[in-house]
Amino acid sequence: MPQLHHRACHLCEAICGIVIETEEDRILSIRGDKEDPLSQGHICPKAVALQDLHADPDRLRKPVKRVGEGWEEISWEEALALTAAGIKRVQDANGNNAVAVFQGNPTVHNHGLILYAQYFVRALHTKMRFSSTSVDQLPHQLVAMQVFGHQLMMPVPDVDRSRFLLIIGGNPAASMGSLMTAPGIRRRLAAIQERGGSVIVVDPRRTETADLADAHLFIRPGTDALLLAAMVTTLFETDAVVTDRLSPLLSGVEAIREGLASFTPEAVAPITGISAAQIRDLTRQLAAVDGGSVYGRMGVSTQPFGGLCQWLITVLNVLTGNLDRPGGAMFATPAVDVVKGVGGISRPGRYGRWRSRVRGLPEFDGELPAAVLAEEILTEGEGQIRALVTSASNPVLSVPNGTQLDTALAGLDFMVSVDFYINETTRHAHVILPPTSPLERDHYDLVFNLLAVRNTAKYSPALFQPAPDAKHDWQIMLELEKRLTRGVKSRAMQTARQWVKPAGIIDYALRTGPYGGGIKALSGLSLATLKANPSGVDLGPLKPVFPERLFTKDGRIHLAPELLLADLPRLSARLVEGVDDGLLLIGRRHLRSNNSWMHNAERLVRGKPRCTLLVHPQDAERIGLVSGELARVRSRVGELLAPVVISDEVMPGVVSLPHGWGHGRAGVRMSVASAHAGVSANDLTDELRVDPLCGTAAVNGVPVEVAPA
Ligand SMILES: Nc1nc2c(c(=O)[nH]1)N[C@H]1C(S)=C(S)[C@@H](COP(=O)(O)OP(=O)(O)OC[C@H]3O[C@@H](n4cnc5c(=O)[nH]c(N)nc54)[C@H](O)[C@@H]3O)O[C@H]1N2
Ligand SMILES: Nc1nc2c(c(=O)[nH]1)N[C@H]1C(S)=C(S)[C@@H](COP(=O)(O)OP(=O)(O)OC[C@H]3O[C@@H](n4cnc5c(=O)[nH]c(N)nc54)[C@H](O)[C@@H]3O)O[C@H]1N2
Ligand code: SF4
Ligand SMILES: [Mo]
Repeated sequence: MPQLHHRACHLCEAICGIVIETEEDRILSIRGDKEDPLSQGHICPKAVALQDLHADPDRLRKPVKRVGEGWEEISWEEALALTAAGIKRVQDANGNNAVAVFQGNPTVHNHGLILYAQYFVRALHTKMRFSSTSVDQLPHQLVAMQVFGHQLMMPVPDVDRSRFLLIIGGNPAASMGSLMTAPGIRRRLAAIQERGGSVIVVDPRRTETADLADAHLFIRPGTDALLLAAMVTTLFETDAVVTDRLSPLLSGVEAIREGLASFTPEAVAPITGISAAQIRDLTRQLAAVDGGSVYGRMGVSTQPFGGLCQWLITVLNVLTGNLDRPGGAMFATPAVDVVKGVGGISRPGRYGRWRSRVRGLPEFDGELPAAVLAEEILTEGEGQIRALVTSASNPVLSVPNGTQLDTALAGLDFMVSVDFYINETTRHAHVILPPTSPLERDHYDLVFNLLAVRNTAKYSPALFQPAPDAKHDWQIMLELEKRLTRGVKSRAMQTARQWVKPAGIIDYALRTGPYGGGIKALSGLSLATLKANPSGVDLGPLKPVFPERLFTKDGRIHLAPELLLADLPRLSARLVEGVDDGLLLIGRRHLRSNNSWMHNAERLVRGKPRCTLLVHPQDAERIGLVSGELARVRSRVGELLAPVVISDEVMPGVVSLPHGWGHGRAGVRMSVASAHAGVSANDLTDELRVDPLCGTAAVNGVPVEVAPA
């Protein structure tokens, strides 16, 4: 008998509701769930590829250890013991900081892993912690911490009630939205237009989102902070600052006016490539609207002024009266309130308590920037990293100067990876610990309900029974933690966590959260309520949350933090620098590609190869490039060959190559068709290009030279 399972897709931030039809251990179909209150039936081709992931013969089902050039399957007992011994050996010989850990993106889509990995990481007692945060949303978190007192207080555009959306450096039509959980974003953007509003995109590429927008403006990569500063200046100049009900909560408005005064539209126009008249017009539209916002993502986060960009976006939303009001930039109130703290994962955030040994970049919330990982392994001396734990990550393809990291990993004394593939990174491990397949575990989205455009809650039970000797990520983390800790108190805590399981923590958090009725109550939200409503529970549109959810010590919005004001001279220096005529490399995401993996799912990647270099016709002609032929692309750190696609969808002076490809490295055990192997953009991105404020990798806007191959 076929069975229907309701689930939230965990492959991207949109958390779409899906219905999976199975018969015994086979998947018959995967469809969008029309009853899901958030996604209302939306689905994309990645969700359909979940079945390929589940059935994938490349996916490891048993732990393996490296033997010479090959791999040998071993028991969990042996694998866990080898791992603990490898870690302890390095700790004893070189100290705790010689063992580093790197946690990747799928962690945030896996509630068991988030909840349980933190204890394992703590048990390592290391300051050498890394994650994909610093090649992604770190500037958003830094600004949230500085302005609102908590790193997770990241506003999202209230798209469903908005009348104006300025999208800068994001391409939700392909990425399906990021730090804005809004499944079916195309429909939601169209609805803004239907209610008489407008969508404007600022991007060096005319993206899939730009094609849906009312207007698109090209901007020279890395100059957005100048544009945003000039927009703020224009608000003051035209007396358009409105702070409404937030006024009594605000501090720093005068400091902003003074600090930004020199960034006039006329001053920034020649550098950004957007005219002063266009800047004034854009500002006028934003100021005039009754409920709209500015939204910025990867393109304005992973660049040298990422911190300033995210700050100025928040400043614009506040000074136009659009923060924390319907239609503007709002905050979700999730059923599991990760901001208030769940199972210890929420900290307001700390910054700069220590710095990286080699380059002196600051920690954020206990983590160092991913851009320094390789040099911390390669540079000899006290504190050198000698062992690495990676989980749910593929940093060789995901962090800048992947070639350097590749070399560094090959020289480690010990490496273990928690992952189900032998990929570009894990091929260097001595032991690989593969977790269960996503469909063999339950799911509750801890992170993305916090960033959603509507409050909803949903619990997805596992579809398939795991094999008796399989382990979930959380169980692997718990087993490793046990082997690294001593003492009665830790033992008791570990036993408790083993017994309650992630679902038990979620149940407790639901009951004690904003919609719960208490620990023992029969009414209010609990795991039982969610199990009874498999498509999810609707908790209504976003609500204003200030002043209750302001976490600064004085309960105010710190609109002009010292740290960000102090970064403005660097932006002034950029004004003086002007522009040169070299080519700048930016990234690109495609609906049929998922970061650095799933490229072996033929159903997903089918079609023309997508790892291509986009070049503007003028540049192609000047350089002598021909569409379909290979170009040699060179940066300070490396070079590669990529097939050229000539297109005016990129602006002159800009070339675009997606990241996450480059599966041709020796020893990778994923059946990626050669047409889809591609090359790694991060063999060109430069680990020395960071936003010095927080160390976020500037993977966009990388200077490159391009020539016919
Ligand atoms: N040049 C450039 N570089 C970039 C970006 C860019 O735009 N341009 N984007 C950056 C961004 S935003 C991000 S988030 C990073 C992403 O980079 P990473 O953090 O490296 O994440 P993924 O590429 O998604 O890596 C996924 C790995 O996790 C494994 N995995 C998947 N699911 C699970 C699971 O449930 N458990 C475990 N244990 N493992 C799992 C997969 O097998 C794969 O090896 O890349 C960054 N790098
Ligand atoms: N299909 C698919 N979906 C995904 C992913 C995926 O790999 N595939 N990855 C997921 C992850 S981990 C993330 S973080 C999100 C990312 O979600 P998004 O940020 O929406 O995705 P990107 O495509 O990286 O969009 C970045 C945009 O910034 C532009 N850009 C580059 N440099 C600059 C600049 O200097 N200024 C401006 N204004 N724009 C610039 C690029 O042209 C691009 O259009 O997507 C998620 N969703
Ligand atoms: S948009 Fe994201 S969450 Fe929705 S089906 Fe596609 S991958 Fe899954
Ligand atoms: Mo990301």
